[in-house]
Amino acid sequence: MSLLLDNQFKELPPDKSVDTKLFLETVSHIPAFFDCLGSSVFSVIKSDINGNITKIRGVYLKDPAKYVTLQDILVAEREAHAAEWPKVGATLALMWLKRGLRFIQILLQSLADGDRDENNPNLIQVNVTKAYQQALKKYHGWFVQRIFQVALHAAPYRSNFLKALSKGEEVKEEDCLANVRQFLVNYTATVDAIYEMYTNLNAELDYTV
Ligand code: 0SG
Repeated sequence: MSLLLDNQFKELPPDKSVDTKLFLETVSHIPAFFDCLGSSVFSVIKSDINGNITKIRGVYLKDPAKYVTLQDILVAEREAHAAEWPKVGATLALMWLKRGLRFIQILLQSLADGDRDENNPNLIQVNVTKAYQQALKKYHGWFVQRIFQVALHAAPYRSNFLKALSKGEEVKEEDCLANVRQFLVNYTATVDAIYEMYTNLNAELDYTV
């Protein structure tokens, strides 16, 4: 069975609200995946994403009935921390987490679309760079861009990456990519909905780290 399909995102309701509990349950499976990628450079990324999830979960668990949707959290924090918001609490953690999720979405979509370096068809640097340029680069100063370059060199071969997505099983590339496409349906809708929420609430910031 595919790692992705084991941990699929749920279909959104018509109002595109994202259920906090379901969201946290699903994204909590992502950090473990970094362990399959081999290089220790991925532990920096894993710990950043883990930190975001822990922070959002911490706020949610203070009052699950109040924070049913992710929007409930943003609206409550806007009222509670008017001066600092949106650079505060779970609003800040989700702002960064969604960028990592967008990175993963673009990377998987690029693999599913068959983007590849014809001279090095078993490398995924083309796909990783596309995802980085679209999702993260503009938020990174020179130092973090250097970390990205190190991570890029440590990126696994395409065949190993697809194998990791298939939980280490030998699965035909086309079958694995079919699973990726299926996973991306609800995943993309969820990431898009979170981005839309940040735009609608005027909660997006564009500073660099
Ligand atoms: C398969 C190959 C994959 C290659 C992957 C390359 C990915 C790019 C690597 C970039 C390196 C990122 C290293 C970490 C950078 C972090 O500094 C930034 C900013 O972090 C935020 O800073 C924190 O996340 C916030 O934490 S919070 O929860 O407490 O709110 C906060 O600390 C904030 C600063 O706060 S402020 O000072 O403004 O108050 N993080 C990122 O850029 C996100 C990186 C996500 C990468 C996702 C990669 C996924 C790869 C998947 C592979 C399948």
